[in-house]
Amino acid sequence: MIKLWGGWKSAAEPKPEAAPEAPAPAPVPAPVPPPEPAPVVVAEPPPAPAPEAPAPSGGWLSRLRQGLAKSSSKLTEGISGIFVSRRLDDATLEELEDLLIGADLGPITAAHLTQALAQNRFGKVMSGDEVRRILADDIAALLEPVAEPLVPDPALKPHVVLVVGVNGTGKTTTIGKLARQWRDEGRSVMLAAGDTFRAAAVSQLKIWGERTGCPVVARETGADAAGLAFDALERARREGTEILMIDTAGRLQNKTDLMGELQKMVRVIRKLDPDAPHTVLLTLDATTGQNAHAQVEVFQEMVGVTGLILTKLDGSARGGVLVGLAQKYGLPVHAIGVGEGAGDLRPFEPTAFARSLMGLG
Ligand SMILES: Nc1nc2c(ncn2[C@@H]2O[C@H](COP(=O)(O)OP(=O)(O)OP(=O)(O)O)[C@@H](O)[C@H]2O)c(=O)[nH]1
Ligand SMILES: [Mg+2]
Repeated sequence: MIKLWGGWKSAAEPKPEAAPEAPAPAPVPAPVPPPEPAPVVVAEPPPAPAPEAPAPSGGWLSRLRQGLAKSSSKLTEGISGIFVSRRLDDATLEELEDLLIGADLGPITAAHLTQALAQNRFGKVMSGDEVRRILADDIAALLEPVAEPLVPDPALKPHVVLVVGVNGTGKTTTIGKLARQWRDEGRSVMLAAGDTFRAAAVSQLKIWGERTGCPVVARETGADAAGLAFDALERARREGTEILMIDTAGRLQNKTDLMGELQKMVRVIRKLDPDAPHTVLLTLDATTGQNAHAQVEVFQEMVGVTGLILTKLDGSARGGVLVGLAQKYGLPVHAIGVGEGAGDLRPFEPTAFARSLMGLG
């Protein structure tokens, strides 16, 4: 069985989301106590203020480069080590192939790239820089066909986007970022808090809703997620909303439960729109490396995936996996996440990505 979560039951609770905003100031105590003891009221906490997280320093490209620094410096040093006054022969090609596999590109892609490099160059002396430039070009060419922005279809009201992925991969944050992007483009967006499994998940989405000016359809913790998705779609239709994004749980008691829930959500919303969801977006955490393959396969089987967003490429990313994913599945890569803020979703640019991976400026 493919392990995605390190075991369902034993898996630790997902780490709490880093609060994307400053903690709310402590309430100022009333200076004079009320004359009568006030009745005990369990009040809803006031809605969390939603100021923007301060933009991390550096542009997105420098954050991408930093995120990929671990992979790129390994590759740069490794390639320079292999190609010090050595010819491109079977031994150097084998070493290079191993290095690429070690950088998460996967055996098929590593073999493809080394074979392409060897063509017309076998037996020649090559410098490390030259090899990196050629590999960056070849990687960019592999990635080019999958780079495809997610453009909502204006003919659909709403375009339904179901966001799925393992817990902690960035589903909710990515929804917030996409909401910001589409709101900035003047589109109307509604969010549905389909992760009814955890109370914190609902409040996290509500904060993103406030921050981006999008209504959020939510129910109490433990409510039926499919029913909520149905309600949200009905409301979005009624209000003529252009895009409905549905958040989902990343983990339930076990994989069968999650599959059952996701499939039920799809079944139920199809009662209203047989073509929905129009987009099934899978978020993948770039720091997890090869496990991303298993995640793609499992979510494909569960619910069908139409596109990917790779998150946390600003972190200690193992971005090489994206190259292998592109070659193996050919799924569109819609965007990349390079930070926790609303503006930290970037179009996926194959050349910038490939050059960053190869440590080229
Ligand atoms: N550095 C960085 N952090 C990110 C990025 N995307 C998400 N995160 C952080 O990763 C953590 C998990 O993100 P969530 O959006 O809560 O992930 P999720 O998939 O909704 O998780 P569950 O609801 O538990 O299934 C949060 O602390 C986010 O701020 C990114 O592109 N870069
Ligand atoms: Mg979430």
